[in-house]
Amino acid sequence: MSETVRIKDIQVILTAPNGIRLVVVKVLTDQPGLYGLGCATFTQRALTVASAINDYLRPFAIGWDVDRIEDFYQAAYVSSYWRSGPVLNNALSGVDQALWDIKGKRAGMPLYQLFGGKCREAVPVYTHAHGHDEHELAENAAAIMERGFRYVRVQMSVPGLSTYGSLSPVTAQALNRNQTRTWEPTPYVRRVPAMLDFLRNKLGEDVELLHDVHERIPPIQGVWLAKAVEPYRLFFLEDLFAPEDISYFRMVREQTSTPLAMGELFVNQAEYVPLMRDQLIDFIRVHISDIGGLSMARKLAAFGEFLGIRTAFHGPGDVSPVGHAANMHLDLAISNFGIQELALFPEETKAVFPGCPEVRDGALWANDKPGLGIDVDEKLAAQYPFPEDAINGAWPEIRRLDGTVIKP
Ligand code: GCO
Ligand code: MG
Repeated sequence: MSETVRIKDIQVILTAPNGIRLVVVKVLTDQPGLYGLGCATFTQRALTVASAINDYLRPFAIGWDVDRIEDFYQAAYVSSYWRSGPVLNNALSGVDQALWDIKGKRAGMPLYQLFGGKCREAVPVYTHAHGHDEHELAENAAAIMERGFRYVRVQMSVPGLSTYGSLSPVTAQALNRNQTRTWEPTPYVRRVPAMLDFLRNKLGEDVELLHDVHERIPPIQGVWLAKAVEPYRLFFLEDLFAPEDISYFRMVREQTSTPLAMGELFVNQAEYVPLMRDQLIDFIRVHISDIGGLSMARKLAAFGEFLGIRTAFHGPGDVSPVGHAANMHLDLAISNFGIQELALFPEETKAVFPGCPEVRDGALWANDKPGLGIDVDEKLAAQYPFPEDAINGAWPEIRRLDGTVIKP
């Protein structure tokens, strides 16, 4: 029996390549040279996650047997008594993913092997097309398809309104965050079916199109929209409702077969249960670090398998490449894999994280290094400090024309 290896220290790496605040946890062990990495990225409250780790989880974890991942999860989860939520779950995820990374390294196997081995050679992904009108959007989508992607998320501007996902990430990032952003649901809702009609005529029936409503419209307009887009055969329609309005899913389910994806905003595994138990959604959009890490994500995926529900783990630019690697290892090893979101890695981000999963032919490919198979260049990471901004990455409000604040 190999001797017990214990957690010796936990470090938080805050880095913002490409201007996106990322939180990566490094768990050091008492075996020289053996450490693990985990993603704890909650970009709008990154400093709070760092404190939750440095001030609470680190002292709690030091001395822990690295083999006891589930035991650590259960103990750490209730160590705050009031538990769950994005801050505590991200902190917990950073350590949880790092412990899985360490277990893979100790076993000398890529993590997907410990999860049961490959169910597929690589992980098909969708990435993001945007446009200020249907022509530009169709052009961007066609260019993505040219590069071998079979799944494309399509988001289009509504003139004069701050429309989610319709700008390139760089443009969106550069927008002066202090500008009041305005939104009206009805012009958007009226535009989406026409957008999809145009895209289907331009791009054909084979490409899998996805669309993210981003919780931006009154629920009853979501019911209308889900029915109106049914003829265009979306792969899924995402965040049709806010987490606070999930009771509307039952109403939609009885009226249309448009596939529904939900969950990136869920921060307690219990939020998924009613939607999954009653098969009211088709894809779980788990932001793995918001749900506490790989240990919890594996359970949610397994629960979904019994109910015909597939995975569609969250994979935007504000998941670190360590988090994308964690997504990929679990994606490879589950039978009810649906699709993986991937905001393509900018070159400078890839440089900070050697071993970043390869993107080829519209899929993510794992290397065969043990554990997560990814590392962090801490010197280079330090060259990308968090941007200076008065609200530290929080999102300023979006308002209706009458000034009402809406969900972003
Ligand atoms: C998606 C998400 C993201 C979130 C972002 C929040 O589907 O990828 O909606 O774009 O808005 O991750 O920080
Ligand atoms: Mg989304």
